[in-house]
Amino acid sequence: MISLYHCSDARSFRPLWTLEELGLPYELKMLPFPPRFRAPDYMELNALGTIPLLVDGETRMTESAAICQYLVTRYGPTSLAVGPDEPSYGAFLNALHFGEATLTFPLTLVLRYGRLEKPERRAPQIVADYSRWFLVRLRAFAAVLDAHAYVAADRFTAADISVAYAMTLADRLGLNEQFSPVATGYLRRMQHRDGYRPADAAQRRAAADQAVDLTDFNPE
Ligand SMILES: N[C@@H](CCC(=O)N[C@@H](CS)C(=O)NCC(=O)O)C(=O)O
Repeated sequence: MISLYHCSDARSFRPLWTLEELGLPYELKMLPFPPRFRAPDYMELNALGTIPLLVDGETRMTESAAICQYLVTRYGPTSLAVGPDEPSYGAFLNALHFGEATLTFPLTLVLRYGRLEKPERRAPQIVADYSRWFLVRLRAFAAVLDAHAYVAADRFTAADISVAYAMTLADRLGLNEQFSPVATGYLRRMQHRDGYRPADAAQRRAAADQAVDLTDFNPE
């Protein structure tokens, strides 16, 4: 059985959403955020202390976009993967990794220096600079959405999960007011997907069952 170590609403939501879209059986192991401080035993499983951690037999993975790619290719065939023989293969991989490497990185600085740090360590300049960084890059990329319903291959794929997760985090950080109407419409459509809602329900259920606080990673 696949095990996914997860903190509510954190990047590990990408693999969780993918597992739900694929209808795969999995075990969800909830951790308080950040596990490095609040669940130190977890360091024995993942020396980085980060989530996600996916364990599938001998396979151990800690990168959310790579895990989505792994799941849709290892457990296919599925329309959530774009194969090397399809014209959109490059666009698919690019969007899948853009969602994490380019879009999520600046948001972690906004979250950390705007919400998670103690008031005396907060840094409004960093928050302003990296909010802008995110929005400029999203705007450039969202041009794809002016002409297409999905970020690659004209169908829902793992790349949408990667990008829509980053947009969901930005939404929670209050940056959604600066999204274009097309980007907002895209995000709401993704959040109404069959897999998104069960993934959200699964994390809430698992947090209650495992008595893990849900509020930590949420900025409010
Ligand atoms: N690039 C990695 C980043 C993983 C990561 O940094 N996860 C964050 C939560 S979203 C984390 O575990 N932070 C806690 C820490 O760094 O101690 C991915 O996409 O999975």
